[in-house]
Amino acid sequence: MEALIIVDMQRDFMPGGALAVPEGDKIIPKIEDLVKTFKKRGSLIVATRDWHPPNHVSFKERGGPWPRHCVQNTEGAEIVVELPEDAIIISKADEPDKEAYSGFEGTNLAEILNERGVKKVYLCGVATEYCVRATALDALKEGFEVYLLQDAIKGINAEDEKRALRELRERGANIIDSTEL
Ligand code: VGL
Ligand code: ZN
Repeated sequence: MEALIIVDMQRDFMPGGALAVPEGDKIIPKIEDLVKTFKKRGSLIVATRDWHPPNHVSFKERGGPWPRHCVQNTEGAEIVVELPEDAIIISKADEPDKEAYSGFEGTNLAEILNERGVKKVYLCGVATEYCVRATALDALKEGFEVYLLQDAIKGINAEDEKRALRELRERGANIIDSTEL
């Protein structure tokens, strides 16, 4: 079994949002195509979302690095890609004092994937050097075969993104193009 994991495709990470990833919106059609492809293959579709309380520790007003973003139940936290009804939504970093970049951290994602017999995970979304990177590293640690869809991810900083991709390749992730599916 395989799963497509769509990382943090939320309004606040798109241009005009509170913590915009440059050209983050450019990968929306690509990800929606991937959803169709993976649905046809009978794969599991998972979407992670950053789901912060209003007083989250990562926010500048609490001494964190980020402007307030992806606050629970606000427009900024909405997922901007069309998802099938049976997609599994994983909310992360939803406690005031805990940061979590990885979709596996503080969630039941690993259990869900293992229960369904998932062996391979395909990752897309934002931001490459933060939440995509952390999710991919944890997926490797959890023993999944990891495929990063390089044309369906976006980073905040080009250099950091490059470094993250190099690191992920070294740790055993497969970096592929969605045309190779
Ligand atoms: C993210 C910064 C802060 C991400 C989340 O989804 O990559 N980045 N919170
Ligand atoms: Zn966040």
